[in-house]
Amino acid sequence: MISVPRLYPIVDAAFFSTAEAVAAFAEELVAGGCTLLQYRNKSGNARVMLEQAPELKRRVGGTVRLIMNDRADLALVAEFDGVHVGQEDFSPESVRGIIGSGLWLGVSTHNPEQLAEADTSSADYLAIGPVFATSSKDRPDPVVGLEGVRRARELTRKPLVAIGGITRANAASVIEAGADSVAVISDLLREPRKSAEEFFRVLR
Ligand code: TZP
Ligand code: MG
Repeated sequence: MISVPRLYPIVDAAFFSTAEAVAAFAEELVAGGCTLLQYRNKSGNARVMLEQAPELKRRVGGTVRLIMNDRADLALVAEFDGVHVGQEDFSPESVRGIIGSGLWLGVSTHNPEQLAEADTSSADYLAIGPVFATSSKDRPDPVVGLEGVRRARELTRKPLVAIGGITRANAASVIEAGADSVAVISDLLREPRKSAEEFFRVLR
């Protein structure tokens, strides 16, 4: 069983204009104590992804585990450490077939049925959300609330990552509800190093 750190930052390319800016942001997160990062780029532009992802690998790949959102192929090309897929991506078993047993595989779920199904897959960790309202995702699923996190905790023994609207102010309640880790986009953007340090302080 893998161990997922309390804070799981998502570096979302939508908020950065260059590979340099993406990597510099990731370096600040690492300085703040982060050891696991997801690279998320919903633009679908594989060329841009293949500029940004290798730059991340070069700059922080020695110290953090890098997870590619959606794309198993790009994870392999950029030599990332894992892949994270949702309900509309390749199935967990297809991705496992592509990446093999050595890389981490995460699966997003949005209700108890999806979570129970993903629990039977070879996913290394499961995500549940959105816990709270979020503006970082297009067409988000309905909010599951802390009750959704509690329910998810009852349904799996895999590491559970909560996502959606999680901030330094509400993160402790999410961990108390049973999550092992919180995945965050917005509340890290403004001051990544300081915010990460504060997350780790409240999540100890
Ligand atoms: N999946 C569910 S909510 C979400 C994703 C990718 C966005 C989380 O971003 P934020 O800004 O931390 O709410
Ligand atoms: Mg996806």
